[in-house]
Amino acid sequence: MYTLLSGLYKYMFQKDEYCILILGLDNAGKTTFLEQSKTRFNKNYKGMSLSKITTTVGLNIGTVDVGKARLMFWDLGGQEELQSLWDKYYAECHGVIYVIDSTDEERLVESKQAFALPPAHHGDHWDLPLHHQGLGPQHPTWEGAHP
Ligand SMILES: Nc1nc2c(ncn2[C@@H]2O[C@H](COP(=O)(O)OP(=O)(O)OP(=O)(O)O)[C@@H](O)[C@H]2O)c(=O)[nH]1
Ligand SMILES: [Mg+2]
Repeated sequence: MYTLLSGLYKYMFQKDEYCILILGLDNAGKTTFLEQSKTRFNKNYKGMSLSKITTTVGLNIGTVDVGKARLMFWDLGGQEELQSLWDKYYAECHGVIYVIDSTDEERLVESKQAFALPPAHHGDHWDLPLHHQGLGPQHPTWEGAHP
């Protein structure tokens, strides 16, 4: 009986958890995106003032519930010396959001090079779902950003 009830409880209330990495250059807007997502999807979350967000050294973790899924966002620091840590998290995650500041054209090439880091470390291609909005691998500006 306990097993039946516990199974029913889990079916009703337990959420499937997914880990999503948020990557991109420093100053691209990763932490701002995470804060905005938490404010938008978590009813009782009182978002921090966006002007108080400072550069990430290490990792911010944020959780967002969407329907029956619980998304654990890992927002990593984008500074050059921190980019070598990305692939450690890449192996553990289910998806990646790569954030690009499309107004910062001077750093597009740098962003494209950084985008190539994790597969280069793994000798592999990106094999995870990638979400890109606006500027992305299919966009002519990104295509033209030859390293
Ligand atoms: N105008 C504008 N400013 C933004 C937007 N997103 C982020 N910013 C600003 O860009 C700056 C950097 O944002 P962060 O969210 O800290 O960038 P980050 O990618 O987390 O940077 P690191 O933690 O250093 O890797 C902050 O001053 C933000 O207020 C946006 O969509 N529009
Ligand atoms: Mg940050």
